[in-house]
Amino acid sequence: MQTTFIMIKPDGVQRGLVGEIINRFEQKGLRLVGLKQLIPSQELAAAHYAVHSERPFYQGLIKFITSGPVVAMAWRGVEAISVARNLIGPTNGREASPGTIRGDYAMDIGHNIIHGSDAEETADFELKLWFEEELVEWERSAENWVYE
Ligand code: D4T
Repeated sequence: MQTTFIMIKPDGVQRGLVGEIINRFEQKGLRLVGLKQLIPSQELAAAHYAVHSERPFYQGLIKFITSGPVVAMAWRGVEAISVARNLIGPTNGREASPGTIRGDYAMDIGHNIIHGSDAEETADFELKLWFEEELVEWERSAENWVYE
């Protein structure tokens, strides 16, 4: 089992895609173990995107992520990190395949609706950063039908 950090970015919230996106993760068979809406502080956004701090798009990215509410989530399942990345699709919405979240809803690299952790180390770092110890431990009874 892995737990991955997923964030619906301000464009996804403003465009009314929160319910649709949660639906996709839920119906896939992943288990929701953390959920909150917040307007990220400069400090939180800078910590989350520290790896990109030298990139030319960094200032714009921080401005965008702090511009309004995001929905932060933690989803758990077998290989949840790659499963979520596949549901999300590649960074550039114009290149993402239909059927993926970005393929269906995004037309841009910057305004690309959603973030998902890309590896176990980043998932651990991001979950700690956004949720500290707030995750909810529970068993999803449907999992007996999701997994053999
Ligand atoms: P995130 O991290 O948001 O899930 O996106 P990706 O994993 O798909 O993409 P990334 O880390 O390469 O980029 C992080 C974040 O920066 C924005 N971005 C990226 C941008 O505004 N301009 C760019 O040229 C790139 C490469 C989009 C996602």
